[in-house]
Amino acid sequence: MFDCIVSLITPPIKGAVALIRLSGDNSLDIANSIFTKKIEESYRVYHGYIIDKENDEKIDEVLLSYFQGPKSFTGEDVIEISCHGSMIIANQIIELCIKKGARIAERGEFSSRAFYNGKIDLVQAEAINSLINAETLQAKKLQMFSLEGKTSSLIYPIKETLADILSLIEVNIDYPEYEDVEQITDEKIVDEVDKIIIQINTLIQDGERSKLINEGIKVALIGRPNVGKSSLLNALLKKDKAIVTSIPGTTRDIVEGRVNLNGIILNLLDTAGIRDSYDEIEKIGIEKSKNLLDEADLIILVLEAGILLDEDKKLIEMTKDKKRIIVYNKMETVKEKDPNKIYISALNKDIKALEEEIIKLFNLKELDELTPSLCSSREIGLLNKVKDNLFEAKKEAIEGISLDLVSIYLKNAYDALKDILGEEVSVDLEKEIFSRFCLGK
Ligand SMILES: Nc1nc2c(ncn2[C@@H]2O[C@H](COP(=O)(O)OP(=O)(O)OP(=O)(O)O)[C@@H](O)[C@H]2O)c(=O)[nH]1
Ligand SMILES: [Mg+2]
Repeated sequence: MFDCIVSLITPPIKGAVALIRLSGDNSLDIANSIFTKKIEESYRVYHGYIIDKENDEKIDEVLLSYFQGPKSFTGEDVIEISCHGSMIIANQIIELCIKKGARIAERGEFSSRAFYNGKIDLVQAEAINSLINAETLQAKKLQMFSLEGKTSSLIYPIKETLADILSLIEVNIDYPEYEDVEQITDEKIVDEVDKIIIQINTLIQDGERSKLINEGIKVALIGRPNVGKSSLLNALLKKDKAIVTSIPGTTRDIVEGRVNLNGIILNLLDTAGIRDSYDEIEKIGIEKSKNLLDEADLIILVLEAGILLDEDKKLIEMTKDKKRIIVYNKMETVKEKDPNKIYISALNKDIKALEEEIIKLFNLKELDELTPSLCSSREIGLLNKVKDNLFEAKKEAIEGISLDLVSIYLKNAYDALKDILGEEVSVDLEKEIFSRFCLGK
């Protein structure tokens, strides 16, 4: 039994048309109590007026659609009202619905009902939100795969195989004396688990890449003062966003910019040049730059062509374990160039070599060959949990430990796969996921 929820599902701004959705058990009754015509037939669009019968007031001329559950987005009876796109009208209609017994929908509540009513799994539910927030065609394409159910389909066969192994172990433990039961050996378990690990590894690798497509790459421009970090930011953005001067220590706070490179969003962060400073403000900026070293997906370490100071050497050492590209700026100031190094001139906007290196490093050339993949942090985290438990199960099997223990790890892996799809998902997790949705979804 679901109460009736109502919300504006188009943006809360003036436009040609606004759309209001009602969903729940008595949405049809509520709609009938505020509409000039009798709504009976499902999957039909009605033309008429929303009226406040008590005050005998015509509120707006609208188109109203009725989707009878379970064949609706939420799986419940759904009414959608297209009214004129004035927020005064939309609010009047919503208030009228509330007066008749509906309540305002919470963030993501329509999608969460679709999930609870079995219309979509959790991968699909997350995809709805990511689809709306997609900023590139590639990100949008990935989410469409998930929305269609193609991404979830990658999980089902793996889950089935695990269920087969688990049930075979169970039978072997419970009925060891039965001759017609297939005998499971440690070798067979190791063999099967290895095959699944390969599949999970591929899913994780694809997922990491898709996550970048979805969320963009966080790129920190790091270097000592005056090497040209802010000039590089401006060149990458193709506009003068950050202040550039010949005075070392110009940039104090972090300056952000976004640019689309081959279909991936680079979230660029220009930082304060790192050096030993006694200036209070500069010191805070330098601290921020250092903190970014851990957070960034990529560090572009900017050096000056032909000059290598101790400060540069320290930064080369500090970033050596990170994903990084070292670029030599101010290339027009040197005659001889090392063919193994990447030279740019931020001043002359000649940064092609760097862009190509980023494309190479993240494999952005092959973005056209996108395939369905799990890509949220939640999903990738759970895939890693599956992998860890499979490795444990394999270890136990190799060591010939009892089947009971092996099956505990396999069961953990199986449960993590179920968590990805949201089968028997905990209420807290569900709340956390849907709270990220925009209102009306
Ligand atoms: N010749 C030459 N000068 C450059 C180049 N890129 C930047 N500069 C100059 O170097 C100076 C410093 O540039 P910025 O971009 O402010 O350097 P920064 O690394 O951001 O410096 P801080 O903010 O102080 O850390 C300016 O005078 C720029 O014009 C380049 O490719 N060639
Ligand atoms: Mg700067």
